[in-house]
This record gives sequence, C-alpha cells and structure tokens, in this order.
Amino acid sequence: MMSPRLTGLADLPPGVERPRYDHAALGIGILHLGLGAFHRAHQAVHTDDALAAEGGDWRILGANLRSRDIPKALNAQNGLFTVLERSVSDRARVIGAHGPAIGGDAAAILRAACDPAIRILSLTVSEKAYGIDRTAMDADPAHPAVAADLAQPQAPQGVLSIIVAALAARREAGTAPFAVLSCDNLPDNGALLRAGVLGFARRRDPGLAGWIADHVAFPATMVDRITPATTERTLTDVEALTGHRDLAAVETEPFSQWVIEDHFPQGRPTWEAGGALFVQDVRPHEAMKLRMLNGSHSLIAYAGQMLDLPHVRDAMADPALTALVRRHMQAAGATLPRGAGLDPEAYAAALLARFANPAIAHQTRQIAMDGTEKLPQRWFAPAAEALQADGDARPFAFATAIWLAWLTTQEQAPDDPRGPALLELARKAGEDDDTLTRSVLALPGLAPPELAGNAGFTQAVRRTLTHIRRDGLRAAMATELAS
Ligand code: CS2
Repeated sequence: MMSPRLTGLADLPPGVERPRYDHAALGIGILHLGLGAFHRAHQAVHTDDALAAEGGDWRILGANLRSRDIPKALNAQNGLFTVLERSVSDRARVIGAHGPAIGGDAAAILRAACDPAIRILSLTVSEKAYGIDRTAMDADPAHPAVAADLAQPQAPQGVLSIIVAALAARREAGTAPFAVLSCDNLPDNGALLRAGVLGFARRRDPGLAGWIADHVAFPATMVDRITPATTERTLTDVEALTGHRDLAAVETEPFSQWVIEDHFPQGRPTWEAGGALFVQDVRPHEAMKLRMLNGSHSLIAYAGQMLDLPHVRDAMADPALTALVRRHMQAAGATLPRGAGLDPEAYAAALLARFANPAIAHQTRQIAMDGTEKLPQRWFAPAAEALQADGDARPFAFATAIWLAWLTTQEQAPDDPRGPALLELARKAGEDDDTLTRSVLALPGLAPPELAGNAGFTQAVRRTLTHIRRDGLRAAMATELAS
C-alpha cells in the first residue's frame, strides 16, 4: 500500500470517526509529558470527547523528554492520529485533541510549561521516570535524572526538575501555576508526585517549596485502558481502514476508564463528557485497579513468559492459569476497603473478559518489564494488608515465586531499572532459593518490611520457588490448585 500521509480530515472514508468540532480553531491548554501509546489511547480520546461536547482552549501540546519519533510523526500530521479500537470488528477514530508536539528538547518543554495558556501539566512517563523515593516520599537523589538535575539545575532534564523550574518561573512572573496531573499507575499518584516535586523544590529553594505546597494542585487519578505497543500490523490495519499512513496510530480495547479527583484551580476540560468520573477520593478505585487488573496482569506476564504464552489472551485460553488468575483477583479484591462503593466480583468478571479479547495481542513480555517498579503496589502492598487482616496472602506468595523463578531463567539483566541488581542477586544465590527469596524481598522500597520479615510469607514463596525450579511451573500450578 502506498497511501498518503494523514494530515487532514477531508478525504477520510465515511466509516472513520473524526473530531466533531473545529479542532484547529481551539487553543492549547494542556502540556502533556509522555506521548506513549497509552496517553494517545486514553487521555487524548477523553479530551477529544470533552472538546466535542463543550469546546474550550484545552487542546494538548504533547512532549517526549527524549524520543523524537512520535512528536515528529504528529507534527507531520497536524497533530492528527488514529485510534484503532479492536474487538469483534475494528473501528478507527481520528483524534483532533493534539496540537504541535515537542520531542527530545527539554529547554523547549520548559518554555512551553511557562506559557500562561498552559493550565494543566499532565504526565504518562511510566513509573520509573519520576525519580521519587516512595518510602521517604521525597525526590530520590540516587535516581539518574534527579542526580543530574541537582548537579546542573540550570538545564533541567528530568520530570521533577522541569516541573519545579516551570513553577518557579511562573511564580516569578506572577503567572498562576498549572495543576499537575499524573496519569501513571502509581499508588496515590497525586500525593506521590506532590511529595517528589516538593522534595526537589526544597533542595533548590525552601520558599519555593512552601509556595508550591500552598498553591499547586496535584489531583490523583486512576487510569485504565489496555493498550498494547503499536506494531507494523497496527499501522497497516489503520491504513486499510482510513486510506492513510499514520505513524502515530495506536490500537486499544473498547473499554476505557478514568477516575479523577476534581481539583483544577484553573479549570479543566469537561472530561466527564467522555465518561470520566470525578470523585472526592480516588484511592479505593485505584487500589481496585492496581491490585486486581495490574496485579493479575503481572502474574500473567511472568507465568506467560515461563510457559511460552506470548499474549495475555493466550493465558486466558489456559484453564489452569485462568483459575489461578481468578484466585489472584479474589485475594486482591478481599484487600479493598468496604463501603467505598466498589464491586470487586463484577470487576473481576469484566477483567477476565477484557483479558480474553481475541483481537488484542498484548504481549506478556511488555507487562513483565519494570517489575520492581510495579510489584510494590500490585502485589506486595495487598499481600502485607492481607497478612495484617488474617486474610489470604498465598496467591501473592505464589505470584512472587513465579517472578523469582522467571528471574533465575534470565541470562541477561531483565528490563527493569534494578535489572542488574536482580541478576546479581540471582547469580549470588545460585540454587539457594531461601537466599534468593530473602535478598530480593529485602531490596529497599520493594516490599513492606513486615512482609519481607514475615516467615510464613517468605517460606511460602521459597517452597513454591523450589517446586517450580525442580518440577516446572505446570506442576507447581497443579499443586497450588489442589491445595
Ligand atoms: C500493564 C498496564 O504493562 C503493564 O504493566 O499492566 O499497562 C495495563 O495494561 C494498563 O494499566 C491497563 O489500564
């Protein structure tokens, strides 16, 4: 196929959904950091719905701190891109919510963040990019970007430093601050990012930190839409449906959910038009999502890697693994607060159907990345709470054993900021599963100390780990299901 590049809406076929508003006439109001597939399939679509419903100068200026490919593609396409919703049949929708984009130019991002038109700065930069010590609730001076930015404050490169520098400049100029909206899968993401920003600002100027504490909103959010990485297949399917080559296209599932704390002093798009839910307290919703969806995703990811199941949907075609996923969801659901209006059973049923979507090829390898960043909120926090409440922590011990068993099969450092440290621990432990279990769980900030120090939990992990290494994961799964 040699189709023209997507640059306008005029010659799109009738079946393709397009912005129901004059997108080019609306101004920019949001600076978004992290133009990955998830942002384009989620917040961009919700913003498109909001603009269609009520207009407003709320289009998004997108930016990547490092990678230039997507910004370049968006700029060549006048900000337009296609979202391919995959289910029984595929649906293509062109999104108009994005304006120009910046790639790999921190100075330009900082300039944009100082523009008074920017009233929200949102982020999907992934868990590891923040540089926040979650135990200390402070900026992490050992994080590479934070360390570099503390050494060279005049040329900020990392997330915390850019936010702090922009807020400092706005304060100086008498410009009202933007609201800072983290859309990453981190527990209590608003409070966490606030703590990181204040910690970084304090090192620079305590007066500035006090001003940020008093004047800047950090609403928390829960975000959800299963979005596999874009592949060449995504692009050719989009091309077949739209008649255009789109180098910023994404594919995703039909489901989308966004729960947001309504704290935007300078206003916000009417995101509720696209189904976003505004609540007083996001935490129960977020715990349900992180523990049930993401927690069982991580179980599927490591089990899938061990069992040669390349996609989540393959795991859902495996009855034994599906039974263990159900069990995991149930244990995770049991840790959730009561009386918060949650329905964990209905949520679990919906998740199983979403995971099984035959049209979505979500790679277990992709989800297995960055385990040390993801597992604290997905497995270890609920496991500690389950123990505390005399509940069922066994499914979490089982999942942990699979992760460790998978680690022992890795010849190179896994794709994880602590990959080299994990590999080193696995090498040192050799066949000694007890040492491996204890040393990994003792990594700072990974598991709550009361979990890492709980003999019942660590022994359960160790026993299953040995069983997997000796008899294989299939045998350990059978034992688990029989118990
Ligand atoms: C996944 C998430 O890659 C992962 O770790 O668990 O990206 C997951 O697909 C999304 O959070 C779904 O909303």
